[in-house]
Formats: sequence, C-alpha cells, structure tokens
Amino acid sequence: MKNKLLFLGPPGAGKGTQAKIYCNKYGLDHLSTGDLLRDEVSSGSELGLKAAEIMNKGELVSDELVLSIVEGRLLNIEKGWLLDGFPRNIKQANSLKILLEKINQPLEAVISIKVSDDYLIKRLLARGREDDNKEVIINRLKIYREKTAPLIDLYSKEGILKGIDGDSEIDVVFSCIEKALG
Ligand code: B4P
Repeated sequence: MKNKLLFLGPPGAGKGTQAKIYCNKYGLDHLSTGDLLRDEVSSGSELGLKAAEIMNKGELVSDELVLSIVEGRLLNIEKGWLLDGFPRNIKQANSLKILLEKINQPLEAVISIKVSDDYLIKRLLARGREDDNKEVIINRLKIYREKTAPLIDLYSKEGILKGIDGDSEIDVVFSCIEKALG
C-alpha cells in the first residue's frame, strides 16, 4: 500500500476532511500545515500572531516558517505520512523534494481533489472559520490558482498524480480516493 502521500486541492476541497479519514483508517501520520499553523496561533506565540494576520487575509504564510514546521515533523515519522495543504507553491515543492531525498522517502502518490468554485464558496461559508468570509475566500481561490495549481502539472509530469472529483458526498469522495490509491 502506498503510504507516502500528498492531498492537493483548492481551499475547501476537503483535503483535511479526507486526510483525517484516510489516516485513521490506514494508520498514517496526518501532517496538515493549516492545523499546525492554527495550533501555533492558539498558543499565542509571536510566530502565531504573525501567522494569524496572514491567514486571516487568505495569504500564504512564509515558506521558511512552513518548511521548518514540516521538516521537524517529517524527520520524526517512522511509518507512513500524508501531507495535507503542503506544498502550496513551487518553492515549497522543490524544498520538499530535497527533504524527501535526504530522508530517502520519495512521494508515492498525489491526490488532486477538484471542486467547482460555487460549491467551494458555499462550503467554506457554511464552515465559518475566522478566514471563511467571502472576501478572504475569493483571495484564497485567487492565490490557489496562481501559486498552488501549477503543482498539478508538476506532479502529473512525474506520473504520480491522481485526479478526484470532490463535488460528491464525503463517503463517495473517500471511496474514489481509496480506489485511486489501491
Ligand atoms: P488549510 O487549513 O489547508 O485549509 P483549507 O484549504 O481552507 O481547507 P480544506 O481543503 O482542508 O477543507 P476542509 O476539509 O476543511 O489552510 C488554511 C490557511 O493556512 C491558508 O489559507 C494559509 O494561510 C495557511 N497555510 C496552510 N498551509 C500553508 C502552506 N503550506 N504554506 C503557506 N500557508 C499555508 O473542508 C472544508 C469544509 O467543507 C468543511 O466544513 C467540511 O466539513 C466540508 N466538506 C468537506 N468535504 C465535503 C463534501 N464532500 N461535501 C460537503 N462538505 C464537505
């Protein structure tokens, strides 16, 4: 079974939702940069305060901060892992590649979850997190298209990308992911 995975998709695509279910079922470590950043924000640290300001505008926090968080975590995992929401741009993808070569654990599959914009906006407004208001969501979608979507092409060229339709119900999307990784 593939156990070095990455879930990619626009904000609200369900990366976090599906990653949690997958990791619980298959015993992988779930590494969500969004969750790790929100933990930092809750701790009230100086770093967290800076991150909150950026996240609440829908921008990406600095590559250096995200990389240091991911590196620290990945180095301590012995079984499989699932990256959720990282990398989010080409620079992060290149750094990840170098890191994974160093620890000799190459990425085995990338799940790209696709959802139409109207549906994404509805879902995020219903979730209602601090960064889930219409203006910020539109900015997050714009940044996704500019910075993160090019990764689809990158991983497709590497032959490890699997596209999933994320417009359906949670359990239907999950079955498609299991099939794609099976
Ligand atoms: P993330 O925490 O990664 O969150 P997200 O993209 O908004 O959500 P996700 O796709 O995981 O959706 P979810 O399952 O929750 O990022 C937040 C912020 O952190 C970023 O904007 C950025 O500032 C920062 N950040 C994170 N990583 C970074 C990085 N690498 N570099 C720089 N900055 C970074 O689902 C959304 C909602 O839809 C939920 O309410 C869920 O219940 C619902 N839902 C899910 N699937 C559904 C389905 N099939 N049907 C109906 N509803 C569904």
